[in-house]
Amino acid sequence: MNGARALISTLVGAGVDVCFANPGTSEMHFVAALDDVPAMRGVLCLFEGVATGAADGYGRVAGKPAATLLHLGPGLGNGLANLHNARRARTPIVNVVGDHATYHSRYDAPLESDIAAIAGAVSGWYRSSARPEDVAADGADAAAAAMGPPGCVATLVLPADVSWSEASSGPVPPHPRRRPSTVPAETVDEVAKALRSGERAALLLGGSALRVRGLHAAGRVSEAAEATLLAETFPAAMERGLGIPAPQRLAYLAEMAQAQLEGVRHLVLVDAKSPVSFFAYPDKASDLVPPGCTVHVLARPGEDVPVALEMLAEAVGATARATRLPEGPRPEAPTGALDAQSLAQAIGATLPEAAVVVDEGNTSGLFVAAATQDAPRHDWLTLTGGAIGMGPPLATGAAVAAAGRRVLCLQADGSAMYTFQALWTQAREGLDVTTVVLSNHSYAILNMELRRVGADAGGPRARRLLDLTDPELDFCDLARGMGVPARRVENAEDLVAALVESYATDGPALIEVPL
Ligand SMILES: Cc1ncc(C[n+]2csc(CCOP(=O)(O)OP(=O)(O)O)c2C)c(N)n1
Ligand SMILES: [Mg+2]
Repeated sequence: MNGARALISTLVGAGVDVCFANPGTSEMHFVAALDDVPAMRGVLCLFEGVATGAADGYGRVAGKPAATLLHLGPGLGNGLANLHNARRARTPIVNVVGDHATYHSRYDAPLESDIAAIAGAVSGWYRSSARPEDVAADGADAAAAAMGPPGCVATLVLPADVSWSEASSGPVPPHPRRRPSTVPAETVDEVAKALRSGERAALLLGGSALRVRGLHAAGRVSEAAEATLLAETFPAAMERGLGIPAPQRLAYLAEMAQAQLEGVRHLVLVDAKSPVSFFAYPDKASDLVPPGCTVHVLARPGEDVPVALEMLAEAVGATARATRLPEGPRPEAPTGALDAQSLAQAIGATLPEAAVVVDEGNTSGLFVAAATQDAPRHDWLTLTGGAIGMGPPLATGAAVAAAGRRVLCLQADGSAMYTFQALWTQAREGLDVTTVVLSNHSYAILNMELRRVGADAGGPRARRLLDLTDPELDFCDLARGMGVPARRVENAEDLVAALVESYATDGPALIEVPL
């Protein structure tokens, strides 16, 4: 058995059985070995940013890693932005980067580059496999490191000769799962004391606190202690909908986030970072913690977050169940003109049970979250690292992980164009993804930021860099060209009908919404 086969068998043994790949010559033995280990599903992606974003979407939904297969430094570099988002989401990924044969590196052939430097920006774990007899153990180590907790991008560099040479040892068994560590009782007591002080308090939930078990416990705490329930601005995967406590997400705009936090004297972080402004602006604060507010950390990434929240609920004398829960009704189907409001209402009126929503709707998608709070239970995945071009890849990976559930990709037009070729993979793999393109023909948010950073209003030469007309993009033609059926809607009734039809039809679909 060669190194590639030993590695793939080891990964499958560790539960890593999907590989989002864009291979090259140095990866040919890995590719060939897929026929020897059919339990590993290879999924071809037509750009590395699609492969890495798909691995992120898969990991966020499945709660276990997919593998990638990337081609040396340039392939890894192409995939970097979505690995950055994955790092911020703490998504488990086994990031396999093929490399030249070990003895070939010193010749400085054209594709030679500093893979470690590129990987360093995003990897929580990194190793270059040096010998074929080690590669299986390296794979098991990578899978375990990726899982954490907390999850991370574990980059395993696979030199071509390690891949093609005989691996004497064969596959190795997976490491036992590491358990999250328990939050000390003293930490819980200290937070409980702050919550009982009578001063205004808020819980800021992130990461695993936004799964249903944590949310129920947090809801109980918030009701017992009269503490505001907030969620981080860009959650990796939040469960929401009917019957699930609904924290208010901290706003993207610093001044709105400051308004949400105003008067809070105790801010309790639960698997979340202390709030900061997304960008710096001249004469505005970077740190959004209000003056006089004490920040408490209940639980950190890698700790048992739901249990910490349950201990806290106990400590503040919470009742057995949260009662302030979304209970409907969901919005009525809208009629008339298409705008950000009717778009949100259409989605709120139709979202199917157990959907996975990938939200890269940016400015035009602003009202959708509120309009879906009373929809049936669903998952909500967001742009954790702010690196746009996440939507179509994330939706692709999420759909591979969530077979049988509908994925709704809310997709702003500018961001769509970074990684739109993910639609080809959706068509080829028959994935149940509905992509709704929000066509405002603009980098709208940058038109707003232009003013907010204090640059002047922008003349025609500046505006030309933020405008997506001349020529206008035709997303329906683009989608059809990749095998995805598409239609442009002209009013809210059309949009509702198109959504309902796509949810009832197997495979991908695209709906273009002019705004
Ligand atoms: C990788 C990356 N490149 C560039 C940017 C800068 N950027 C932020 S928003 C944006 C345009 C977004 O336009 P669109 O997706 O159409 O959303 P809209 O603002 O129109 O709602 C750009 C280019 C970024 N955030 N990430
Ligand atoms: Mg736009």
